[in-house]
Amino acid sequence: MTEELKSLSVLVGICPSTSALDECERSLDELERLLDTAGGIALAKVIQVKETFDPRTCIGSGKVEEIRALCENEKAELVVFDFELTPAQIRNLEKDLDGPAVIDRSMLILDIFAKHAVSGEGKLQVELAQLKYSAPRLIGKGTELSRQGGGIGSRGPGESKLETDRRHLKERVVALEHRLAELERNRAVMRASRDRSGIPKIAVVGYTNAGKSTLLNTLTGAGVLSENKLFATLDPTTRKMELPSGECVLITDTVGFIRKLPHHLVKAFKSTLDEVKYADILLVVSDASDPELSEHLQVTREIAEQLGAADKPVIYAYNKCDILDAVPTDGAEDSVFISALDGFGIEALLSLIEDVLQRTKKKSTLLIPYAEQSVLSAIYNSYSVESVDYEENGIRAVAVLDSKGLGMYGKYLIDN
Ligand SMILES: Nc1nc2c(ncn2[C@@H]2O[C@H](COP(=O)(O)OP(=O)(O)OP(=O)(O)O)[C@@H](O)[C@H]2O)c(=O)[nH]1
Ligand SMILES: [Mg+2]
Repeated sequence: MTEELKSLSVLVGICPSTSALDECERSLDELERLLDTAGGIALAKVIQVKETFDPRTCIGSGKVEEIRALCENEKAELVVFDFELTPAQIRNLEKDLDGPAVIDRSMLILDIFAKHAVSGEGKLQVELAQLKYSAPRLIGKGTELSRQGGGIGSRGPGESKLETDRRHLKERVVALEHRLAELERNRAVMRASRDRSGIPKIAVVGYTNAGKSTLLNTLTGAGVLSENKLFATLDPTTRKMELPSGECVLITDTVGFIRKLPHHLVKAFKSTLDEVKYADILLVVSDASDPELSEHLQVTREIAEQLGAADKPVIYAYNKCDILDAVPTDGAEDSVFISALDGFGIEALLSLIEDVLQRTKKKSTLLIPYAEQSVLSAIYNSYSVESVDYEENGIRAVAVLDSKGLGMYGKYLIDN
């Protein structure tokens, strides 16, 4: 595909009070990076400080007129709003702005997802999310209009254009949901077989561009694409890794998180993000050189919570220490300072993973009925068994179980 001409764009943010101005500006800077990744250029950023919300256009009519004039002067083709717009608000804004296409932050993110999806499942998930979110916002624009703004916001996964024909929409949504449910079942079967192997699972999570894929490559030589772009990774990659102790773990790289990621978008990527939900340990990677580090960690915590992974043991890896002026010498508990790029701190990270894994294990006594001897061999396969006694009412076994084993064999536990 030949490189498209960069779409000239205006970015618009809204903030409730002057005290929130800083946060709003940083969010707009991030929107500019998203736009750059999608193939656009920000000509100007406009912020409206406003306590009240105009339901018709969100921003006030004076601001709309200001943006219209700006677009006319600068020949902007696209206006990107840094907050969620309803289909009606998009229509009203396009009418008032009289020329440029209007999209919101989520449509822009979905556009990037569409460009970066590689696997079949990833593409289906993006298409479904677009049909549910972007399509209703694009309906009625016609094919001519979808070329407006360089097509940003209306690109489908791969090379195809997002279908916005109302008649076909419903059928396609049903077909996609059906196909994705099938793939999710396959994934569950695969996960169950991995679980039987008893190998602990680590999910690498964190803000987009933190260095998750680079870390996976450093740890396992996985050859995952890492790029100085937002949302370079969309599909999860799992690799087996041997710890210095000889124990093996499965480590999965996942899609990055970002602020203002609507709940329904998180849900759209449920099947791939389930890797996070079913992990034994979360490895939170963050860019320690980013001035917004704490905000990024907060967003990561919130999304992990949404994914049902709030109560998992967490390891914090503060990355990109090679570009810090000074590397802090003492961090919080279960945290480590690393550079995924030059390998600094990787040994410390591996031994921390071993420590945390060790902590999830517990010496447990089980009483297994003779009729269920296969349970004992399953435990033998995955865990270290310290003793076995054949008693009158069953087999008494002492084994070191992790949290998963405790869940699986909980009903055989006897307290002592
Ligand atoms: N200086 C420095 N740069 C790094 C380090 N780790 C990663 N990077 C750079 O940061 C950028 C993003 O790295 P990725 O590994 O793609 O980040 P990611 O977290 O996988 O990002 P997404 O998949 O987009 O969510 C790339 O340009 C990397 O080269 C590091 O330790 N030091
Ligand atoms: Mg990545």
